[in-house]
Amino acid sequence: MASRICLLLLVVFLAGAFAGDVIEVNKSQREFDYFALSLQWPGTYCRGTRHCCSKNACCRGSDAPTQFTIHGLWPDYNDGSWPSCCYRSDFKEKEISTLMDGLEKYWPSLSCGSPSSCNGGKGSFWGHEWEKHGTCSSPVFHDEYNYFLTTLNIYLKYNVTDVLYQAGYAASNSEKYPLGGIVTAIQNAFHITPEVVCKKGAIDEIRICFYKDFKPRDCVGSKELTSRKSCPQYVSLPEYTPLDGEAMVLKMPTEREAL
Ligand code: U2P
Repeated sequence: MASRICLLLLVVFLAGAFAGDVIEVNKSQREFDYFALSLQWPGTYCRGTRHCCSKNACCRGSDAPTQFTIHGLWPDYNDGSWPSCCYRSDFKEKEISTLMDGLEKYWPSLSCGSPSSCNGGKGSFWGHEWEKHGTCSSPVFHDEYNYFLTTLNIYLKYNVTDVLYQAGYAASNSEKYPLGGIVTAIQNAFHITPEVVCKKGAIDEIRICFYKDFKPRDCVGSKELTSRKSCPQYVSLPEYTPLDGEAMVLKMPTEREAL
């Protein structure tokens, strides 16, 4: 009888220790304040593509993305900083296997690189986003599936590419658009001020922000807009011209090189 009680206590103790491990490994990082949905513009990002590999959506030729794609859903603090790698949860692609079509289309990697994972290794773009940011989204999300599913859903609900297009801001290699006009178009559509990040005068990312219940709110970085931190007054929204067939073949590394 005594040994049974001991065994029971051991099971209860181990269960408690395990649960604590999963959710609270890094207690030093306090709960986040809001979410930033960071969207990247392939026309700008893919201009830097020098070689191709199968996982890089810039290399899809005429199927390369022509809309903003997801960079990540980031838990942020109101002071402009953010938590990262909040607990150990190694990315498992099979947990999101049913979301693959949407992820490949709307949340593709735009590079051949392997970003770092929280435990010091290298992994996929999705693994990097889950481990670095997803693990800090508690108590809203506790698992990969809900984190990726919800991100896809809010991305589809708040269609920034469409809002800009309807306001006359279409991808172009010759036009420059007023930054203020782009911001106003998003303000009019979603009633919040986004954060805009530029690279060499071109829109690189647009971030729209949300309370924990996914009602839109201003991003903290949006206040810096008036100081034009990274964007000039007139910005471009470049079209991406895919590498031509010959260049793609020449630059495509062999499977062995890609590994
Ligand atoms: O902006 C450069 C990189 O910093 C990380 N970042 C930025 C803003 C923010 O609110 N949260 C955040 O994490 C991003 O790092 P990544 O997810 O790409 O590793 C961003 O690319």
